[in-house]
Amino acid sequence: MASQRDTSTICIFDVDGTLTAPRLKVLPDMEEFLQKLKSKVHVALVGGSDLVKIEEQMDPTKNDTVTKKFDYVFSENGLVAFKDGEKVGQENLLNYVGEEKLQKVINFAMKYMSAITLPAKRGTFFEFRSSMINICPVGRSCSQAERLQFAAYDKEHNMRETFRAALMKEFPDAGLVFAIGGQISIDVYPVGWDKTFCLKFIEKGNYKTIHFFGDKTDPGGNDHEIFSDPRTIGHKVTSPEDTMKQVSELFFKD
Ligand code: M1P
Repeated sequence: MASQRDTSTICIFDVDGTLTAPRLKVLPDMEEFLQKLKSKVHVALVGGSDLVKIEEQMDPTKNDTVTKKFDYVFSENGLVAFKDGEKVGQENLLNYVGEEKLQKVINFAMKYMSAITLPAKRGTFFEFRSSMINICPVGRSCSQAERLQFAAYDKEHNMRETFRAALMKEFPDAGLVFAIGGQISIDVYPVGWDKTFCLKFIEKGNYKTIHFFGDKTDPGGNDHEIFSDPRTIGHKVTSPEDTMKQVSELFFKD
């Protein structure tokens, strides 16, 4: 007889660097693994990216919508939220913060980025999403090779950390967070609109145990707040392979 799902436990997974390589598609063994886990406990995704990117990465065969494949899917840190395929929440950055303040940040970032030379600069330096602005010094339209080139440059020169520090210094009281989420960009959103935002939907499920798995768990990374939140048991992972290993130790040990 098939064992019943433990509905008092939920595993929440970051996407980039945790379930997939940054901005790349999920591999078939991970897809299978997550569905196997879903037969044991509830499973949720929380990404900093918008839904279009999470769809591209987590439903590469486009057989189903990603929001139906998991119990919850939270894009933009949970500011756009789905439960069992239905949208249950959406916030609006522009209404919340206002044009004036956002323009000041955009203008400062444009000026800062215009003064630096990088290995490559392409297009789409700002992506204005429902609940955050993504600032990308190399430009989001870069190729995969240019993405990796920027990531290596950033590792060596700490470009994004320095940029982030300059943003924090310029806007200390703006009520905004400047977070390093992925490989090539910085996310800007209001204080409290980090990944802990998704927990307000999870709490309605009355779970006894909430596991969170993410790779950017250090201070300044976009998994830090939810990883260290007292409501979750945080697990730091180093790659999708490490995620499978750590989850297997917890749920598939016998
Ligand atoms: O999911 C993590 C991040 O993924 C992308 O980051 P990057 O393009 O820098 O690798 C972005 O969508 C970013 O907003 C998001 O936090």
